[in-house]
Amino acid sequence: MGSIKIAIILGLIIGLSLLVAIAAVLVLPGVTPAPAGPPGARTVRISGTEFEFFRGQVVDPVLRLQVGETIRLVFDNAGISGHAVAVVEADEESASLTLASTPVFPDAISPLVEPGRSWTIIFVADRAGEYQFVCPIPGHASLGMVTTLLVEDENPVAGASESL
Ligand SMILES: [Cu+2]
Repeated sequence: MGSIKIAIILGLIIGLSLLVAIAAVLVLPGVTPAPAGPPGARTVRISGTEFEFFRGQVVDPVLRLQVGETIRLVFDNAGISGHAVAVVEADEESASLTLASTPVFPDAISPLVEPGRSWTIIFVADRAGEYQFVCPIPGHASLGMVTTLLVEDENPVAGASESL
């Protein structure tokens, strides 16, 4: 009988320890799995297929940012082949784009994202202007994976943010 009681007490202790550990993981800051980005970063979610970008149901949406804004752009590859995202100069030739292209803003380019996977790029839109938001994989922008990214230096008119 004594060993059964000990076994029950040990079982309860182990069970409670597990519950405490799980609660700690759920409650403690800094252990959430998704990269949250710096404070104040705005999250924008874009998906891509062969060969379009989508924001929700909007095809090739114009992305409107404010100068100085930190953007946490989550790219979901909803296609059947690898894709990527990058912000490049408006006059950059589609034919010259590669995964090694230089983005307009530091870190505004992703590596190859496999089908069904997501990748988050975080960058500061520190220069006003009109840029291209592209898939830099050779040929993909020419096939349609390109849209416009505007960085505006004043408050957008009411409703303009709907297009982001
Ligand atoms: Cu692509």
